[in-house]
Amino acid sequence: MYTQGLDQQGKTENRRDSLETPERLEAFQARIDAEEKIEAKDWMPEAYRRTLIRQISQHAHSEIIGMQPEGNWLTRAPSLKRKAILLAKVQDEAGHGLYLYGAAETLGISRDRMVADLLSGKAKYSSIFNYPTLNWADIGAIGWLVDGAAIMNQIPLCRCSYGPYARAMVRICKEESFHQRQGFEIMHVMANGSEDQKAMAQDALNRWWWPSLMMFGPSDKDSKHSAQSMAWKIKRFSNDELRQKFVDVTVPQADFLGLTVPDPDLRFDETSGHYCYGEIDWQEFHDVIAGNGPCNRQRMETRRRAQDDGAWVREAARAYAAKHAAKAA
Ligand code: BYC
Repeated sequence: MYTQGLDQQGKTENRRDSLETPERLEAFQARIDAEEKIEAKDWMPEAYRRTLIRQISQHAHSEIIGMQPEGNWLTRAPSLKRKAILLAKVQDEAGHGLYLYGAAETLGISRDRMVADLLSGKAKYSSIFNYPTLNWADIGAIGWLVDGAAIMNQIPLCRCSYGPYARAMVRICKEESFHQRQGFEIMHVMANGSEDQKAMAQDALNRWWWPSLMMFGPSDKDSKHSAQSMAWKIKRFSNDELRQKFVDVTVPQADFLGLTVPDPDLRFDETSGHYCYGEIDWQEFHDVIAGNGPCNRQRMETRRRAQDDGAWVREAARAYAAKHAAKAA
């Protein structure tokens, strides 16, 4: 039985039956190897629990912060239909954030703690949401490339060893597929529109291509968590494997759109059956995740303001719950 828990400061309360004996660790790994799902109340090593909290909470933060660049275009969508579709997509992202916070809470961390870690800068969110959305084609590029990259990364997470995360991912992936299709359709319309529209689509691809490749994380040789996360079947593929799959699927889509991927080194390698692509600017990636991307400050300020503005809602919900509890008593 899993009986470790976190208090509000995030400290672990160790109890006697949570000791990580070699027998327990071996039995745990055997369950993983046998493709059994680990559930919230099962015993698990502390490092497994912490890895999941880190990944799932950062994933949740990404969904919530990810609403900002697209939300920026809700009031300026080019038609009522486009506005309704974008509104639905942004609301889906909020839903994803909430399922994911819920999945992380099953590991014994409170939502308040996770949000506090985001606002203090301790917890990361995806680098991609620190880039600006300058014109309507960016909304197409986000759906096509960013949601496309997200699907590539997240489909394997439906088979993650931790049950609550895996189950949340099933629904999220269904919705992400719709998001990807709507983005591709925007790009298709623009790429087949006027010269100006096609130029906007190309400009959006130029700006979003490399940041989309960075979404998959550092190259395998620099990925500090991958080996352990793969042994625990939290991750099923390495960062570079997923990045390669994304490139292989997406380059033909760019060709179909009549757009050019902004990589002079891109070429199809007949022998391996894969596209070879140029060197990623890892300095840019590290700058962005260190808080120095084009929009990091703006994203955090907006998130902080939303948290402050929502304080009265949380207070009212607490008062309502207390009133009902008192009545029930
Ligand atoms: N951005 O050892 P590594 C969406 C960090 S939301 C920032 O490879 P790991 C959407 C990493 O956290 C999409 N940080 O780590 C929403 C670690 O730092 P810490 C979000 C990154 O965890 C709205 C360090 O670098 N998707 O789809 O094994 C609208 C070393 O990395 C990034 C997820 O969150 C990055 N790109 O692998 C539209 C998916 N990459 O934590 C769309 C779930 C790496 O030690 N997450 N870092 O301080 C994952 O699959 C994995 O966490 C990652 C990284 C592949 C991202």
